[in-house]
Amino acid sequence: MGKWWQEEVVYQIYPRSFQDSNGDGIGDIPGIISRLDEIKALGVGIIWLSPVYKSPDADNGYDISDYMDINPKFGTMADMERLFKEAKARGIRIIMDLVINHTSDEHKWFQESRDKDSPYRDYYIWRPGRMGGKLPPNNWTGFFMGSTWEYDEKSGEYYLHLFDKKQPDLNYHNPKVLNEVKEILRFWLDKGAAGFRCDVINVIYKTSLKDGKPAIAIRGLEHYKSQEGNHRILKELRKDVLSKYDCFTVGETVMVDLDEAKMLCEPEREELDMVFYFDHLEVDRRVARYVPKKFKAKKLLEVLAKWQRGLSWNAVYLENHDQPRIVSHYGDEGKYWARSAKMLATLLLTLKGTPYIYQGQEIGMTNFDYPDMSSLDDVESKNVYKLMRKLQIPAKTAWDWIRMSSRDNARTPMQWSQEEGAGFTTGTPWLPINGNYKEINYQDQHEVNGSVYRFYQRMIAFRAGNETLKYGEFVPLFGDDDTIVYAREGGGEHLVVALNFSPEQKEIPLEGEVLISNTGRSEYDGKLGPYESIVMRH
Ligand code: ISL
Ligand code: CA
Repeated sequence: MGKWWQEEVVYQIYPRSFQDSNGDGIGDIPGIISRLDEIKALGVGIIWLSPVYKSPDADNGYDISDYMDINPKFGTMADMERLFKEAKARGIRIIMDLVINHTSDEHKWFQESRDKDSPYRDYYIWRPGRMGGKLPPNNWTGFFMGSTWEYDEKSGEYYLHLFDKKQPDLNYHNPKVLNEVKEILRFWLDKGAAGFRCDVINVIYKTSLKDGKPAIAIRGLEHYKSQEGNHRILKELRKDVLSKYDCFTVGETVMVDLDEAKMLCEPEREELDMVFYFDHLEVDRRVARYVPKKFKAKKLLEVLAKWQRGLSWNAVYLENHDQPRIVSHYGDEGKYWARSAKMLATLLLTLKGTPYIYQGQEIGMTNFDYPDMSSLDDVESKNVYKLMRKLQIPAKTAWDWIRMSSRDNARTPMQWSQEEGAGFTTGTPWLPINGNYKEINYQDQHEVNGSVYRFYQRMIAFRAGNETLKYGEFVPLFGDDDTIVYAREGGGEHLVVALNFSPEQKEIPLEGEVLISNTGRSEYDGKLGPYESIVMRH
């Protein structure tokens, strides 16, 4: 037995797309409460709630204007308290999204900070421009493309923003900022939060503001990614606040490598408990994930082996609100849709670490089916598209790449049923529902034995009852272009997992007793069918 956050599976909710309760087309907290029984039935023990705080929604809540209040679109603080209570009654813990690299420009700290004489001036990073103010203070470019600096008329200086210009970065050289953050943590922990998913937590401390070295995208990283000051802050938050509660943290750590991750989340470091890394979702991508390259299963195995063996514990995930749907990415949207979704469920739930399931993944939701840019909402997709066109990438190619990688792929409303509005809303959804909701929805799958949903449920229960799957060592055994085989070993048990990422049958000699397969077979004959997965005991 490990800690509770190692035993449990986490379910990520993106509130605006989960369940609308009042017909305004936007998911909300009462909607989440009404679905807690369904979440419980899947077998998860923890919910990660994407931001529900007050926000002008320039980046769907990742731009917070009040950390201690709720976005009225989602409900009230009383609703939030009820959610904690109702979840607890079902044995479900909730972790909150902690977005502290930046606030919204509409946060009162920032509004004050625009005044040069305000005590809040140093809450943010202000600098005069170069060339008499005509050029930004340095050459950095941000995560959402373009300069990381925005000129502010009011004070005649520029402020730093690694993301959108409506997301000014906080200044962690100012100890007051960290004190505010500690108050925010205490506020939510006292309300009942069981921890935090910490947004872009490895870039919060800017060591210097010198020019960045040449880079295709995101220039300046070397001055702020995984800095010593960053580690100091994490240790302090842990020591002064987090260690006083029964909670855990998972860091979202952008462009992180294994050595950095070790520094951020190995237990003796006393910083984070686990991190989200990205390499395993980018084996068929280049240039910040918007340009495709050929998928090779063997490469995926290499990446997995490196991360599975390199850390004593970590987060395991295939989807979130920033990534395309995994069945559209490493699986098949056509003939083998259900089977490939189950194969990917097998992958997720047979790795070592705390598994995270993103809403809709458990029913095999696919990427959006929009015909063009006009249906998109995501600020990143819009900026990237603009940049691609500026770089003379043909419109058709630019659209294909956006369609493949857009964050909106994951953000279309949850497909609950065949009803109009997919059981998500009775109104007009804030983002169009995927046209396949009549074929892919919770209600149908919930009732059908052998559905993707039922398979997730089964795999979760299987993991829960198997110590080797939870804590055993990961041992890579075999990989080629289309298939991978690995073992999980521990406590005298030896499990073998074989996965086929292709629509062709593959010959792979393996021996043992079949425990779970996505095709329902109970004997293995040396041939792994299209998108087939099996878990065997050797
Ligand atoms: O997904 C990404 C990289 O592969 C980026 O789009 C993403 O911006 C990056 O991972 C950081 O994401 C987090 O912080 C952003 C917010 O827009 C994302 O939704 C959040 O998950 C800024 O707060
Ligand atoms: Ca609503």
